[in-house]
Amino acid sequence: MSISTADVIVTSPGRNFVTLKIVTSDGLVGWGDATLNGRELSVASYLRDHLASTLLGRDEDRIEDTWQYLYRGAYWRRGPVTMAAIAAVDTALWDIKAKKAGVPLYQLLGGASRDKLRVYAHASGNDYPSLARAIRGYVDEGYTAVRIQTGVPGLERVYGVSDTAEPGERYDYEPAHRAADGSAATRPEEEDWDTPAYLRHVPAIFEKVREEFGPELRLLHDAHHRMSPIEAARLAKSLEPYDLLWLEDVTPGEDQEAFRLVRQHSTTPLATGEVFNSVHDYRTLITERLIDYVRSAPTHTGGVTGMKKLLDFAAIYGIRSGIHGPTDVSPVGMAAALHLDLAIHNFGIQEYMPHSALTLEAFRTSYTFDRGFLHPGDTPGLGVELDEQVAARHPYTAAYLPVNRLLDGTVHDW
Ligand code: KDG
Ligand code: MG
Repeated sequence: MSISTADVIVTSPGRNFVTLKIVTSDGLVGWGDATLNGRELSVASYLRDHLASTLLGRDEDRIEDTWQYLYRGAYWRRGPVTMAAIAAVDTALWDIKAKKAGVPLYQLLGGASRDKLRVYAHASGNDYPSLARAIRGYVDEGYTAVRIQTGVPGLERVYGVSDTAEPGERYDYEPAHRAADGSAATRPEEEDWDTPAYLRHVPAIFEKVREEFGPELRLLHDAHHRMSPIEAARLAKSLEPYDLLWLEDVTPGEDQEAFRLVRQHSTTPLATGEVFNSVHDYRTLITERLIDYVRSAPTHTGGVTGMKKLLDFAAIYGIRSGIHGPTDVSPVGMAAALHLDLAIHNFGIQEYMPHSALTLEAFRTSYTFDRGFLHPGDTPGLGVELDEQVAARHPYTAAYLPVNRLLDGTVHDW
């Protein structure tokens, strides 16, 4: 048996997704997610124009061999476009293998190491009352872990903070923007940023949250790479009294040595890696135990195979998973994460931003949510299928992540 077709489906049921569909000679279908937020068409082209023809006729069971063939065969190593494309192929092949075996994917990864997966929700608000309302909503839904993002006085809009702050049937923050009328964007929106104001404001917000919600609720915060190393150290130190589960992306992760400075100053647990795409991006961070959680997702890190290599490497150093789960990872990518989460020993927590009703009309999922915990389900394979008729009704519409500028106009990290 072999791979007969490999088709790329770009669709926008609520937001843009790039999905790979592999069909074998005996009619089995496997799905893979290759969504790279704001750069979707580059991965679609990599898959269509460079990989698809090399897959035809290959033995679909040779997953590791295919992964190495695509990774080493490219000559150009790593990078978000290459690794998202490899991820889609790899995930689709795992989906097929598990369907062939008649088992949910986690059974092929060693079986379940736990019964359910703790997730964290996204609460945000421009001011404390709206943030507190959002947190209360999630606590009432049974969540035991909540990410806290706050507006900053003097800044009109802060990345990661919803304008409505009402937890609802869908996510309360969508990072990529289209034009105001929903048509294609032609350039990113620009947002302003003020580090001193942020550093003054955030600890005060956490103090109020602890006062109102008590010591048990697990709290997280995403700093979105916006601090210099010494500013990052100051933030981590000032948040220590509020006992965070993690402080994420406190400084840009490509400067791995910068985390030494943060570590020297604070015991606040650190998470990073959502923009990484390979285990090599983490070498110093992991071997020197400079972080506590790895944030990569199968979608951006070479699929189930690439992610398993990373998670096993992290496990040797006592570092846990905190797999990236924003709405720009499709339900196919989310399912891949959940099967890994259930199987590995070093699971930490899973990010969960529920997809919109429209997205879930296109992607039929069998993972389940119950009072703050997810389970991948027991459908053979990944347990997610794309309805191509629904997908066809929602064409790609360009959307961009915003650009951050300091108050003097300098382009800044985010
Ligand atoms: O595409 C960018 C988003 O996925 C990212 O901003 C979300 O930081 C994020 C998170 O932690 O989910
Ligand atoms: Mg993040």
